[in-house]
Amino acid sequence: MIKLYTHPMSPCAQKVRIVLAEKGLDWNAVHVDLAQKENLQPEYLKLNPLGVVPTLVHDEKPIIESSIICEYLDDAFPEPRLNPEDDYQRSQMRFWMKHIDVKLHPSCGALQWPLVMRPSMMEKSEEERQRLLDQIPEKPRRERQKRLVSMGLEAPDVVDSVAIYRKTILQMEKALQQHEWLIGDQISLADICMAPYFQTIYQFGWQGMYADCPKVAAWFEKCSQRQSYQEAVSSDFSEEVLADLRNKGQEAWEVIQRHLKSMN
Ligand SMILES: N[C@@H](CCC(=O)N[C@@H](CS)C(=O)NCC(=O)O)C(=O)O
Repeated sequence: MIKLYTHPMSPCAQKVRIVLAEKGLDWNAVHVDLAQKENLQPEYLKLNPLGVVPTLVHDEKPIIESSIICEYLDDAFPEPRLNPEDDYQRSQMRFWMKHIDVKLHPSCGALQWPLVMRPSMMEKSEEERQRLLDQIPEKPRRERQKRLVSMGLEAPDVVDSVAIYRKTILQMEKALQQHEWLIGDQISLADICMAPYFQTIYQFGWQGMYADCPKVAAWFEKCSQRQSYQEAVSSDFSEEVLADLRNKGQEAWEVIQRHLKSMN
């Protein structure tokens, strides 16, 4: 009944998987190999014209855009409820979700792509690489991926992305000084949609990004200890995968730190 086109390291697919786990739903995974650009195959583009994961198919109807999928699941399967009853708090939940979609998500991509996707793209011939990248449907995304593939962490997108991460962390620290979760004392989609972006920090060992933000550190600890997170996210990161990501992250930390310092 529920099928999810997904990739283990995609934060926007991770948030949907956490919602599915919170609600105890049965679902089938279809793995989309992003490094090989399976997301741009004509069959997949029929489901998701933007050529990205995740795509949820429920009762044979496709739903795209991770935040919309999360809200859809919360409406279609209301228990346990993951949005607050209070209208103002619900508006704040959507504010965080929008911030994540518009700002944090592209920033996460700019930090992940050079380390995770670029190596397999660089193994291809120049011609094949350009052919694949030219198929990306939206121009800004296409141009950005080309920069990230050709320049890696030296791409100009990276410095802005580190700044967006850092500003988000400071905003979160303030919010978490007021309440236990991002918008109140109950977990909501705001937390669930945010947590995977901290998996990226964790997997690369970049917790130094929030070394001065104890509330953020405690919040991520709490998110990642939930059974839903363990099932939906942590279980995809074997010791071997984590060790490889930590190595990549360690090599890149100097650049990240340089960008963090340039903000002060
Ligand atoms: N706004 C979309 C973003 C989806 C997105 O960017 N997905 C990434 C993985 S996290 C992807 O499929 N990238 C493949 C590509 O750009 O080639 C959503 O929230 O669903």
